[in-house]
Amino acid sequence: MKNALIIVDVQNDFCPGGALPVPEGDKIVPVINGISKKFFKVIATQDWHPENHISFAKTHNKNVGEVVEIDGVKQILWPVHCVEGSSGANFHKDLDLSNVDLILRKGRNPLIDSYSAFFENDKKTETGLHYYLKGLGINDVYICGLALDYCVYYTAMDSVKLGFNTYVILDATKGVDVPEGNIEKATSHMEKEGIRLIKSSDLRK
Ligand code: VGL
Ligand code: ZN
Repeated sequence: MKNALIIVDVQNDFCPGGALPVPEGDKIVPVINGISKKFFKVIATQDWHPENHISFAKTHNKNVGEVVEIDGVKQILWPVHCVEGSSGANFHKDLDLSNVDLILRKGRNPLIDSYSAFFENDKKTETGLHYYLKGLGINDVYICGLALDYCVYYTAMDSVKLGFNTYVILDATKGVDVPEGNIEKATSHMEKEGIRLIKSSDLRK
């Protein structure tokens, strides 16, 4: 069975000190570095937004955390983060990129957000990752990175829907828990959909 690791959004803005920090987001970096050699293909994603992105509270003159609805899609408003080419959008400096085969940027359309590495938030617009994995004959998809209850969650849900055996490596991900209880909700929903929640020590050497 061919496998792939998707490292989701391990970027400065999602780490402590960044614009949209995930508590202890940086703690997963050594865990990911320790496992990335074990996979047939490794994909690293970057949240990569234009300055006027629809997901930014500032774009709407609203407060962070407010929810707006755009074309029937609910959008939580975030602080300005991962602006294309900014230092906040860079990978965490200690993330080992030497085993990464493909870097995939998402969220580039100013008018739509993209939590999942497979589809934008309209659930229709493809990033192309499905075809990359399918074209390479990959069956097993392992997911880690930031944030557990957003981009990791949506990536895993699309992965299992697309028919991949899907695993989330719990000690290699951290969540924002916005709103409170969201991590618990995301993990129980993932389990219900058949996504396997594992530890990095469960992976074969
Ligand atoms: C993310 C919120 C906004 C994530 C990206 O990577 O989980 N969360 N943009
Ligand atoms: Zn974003």
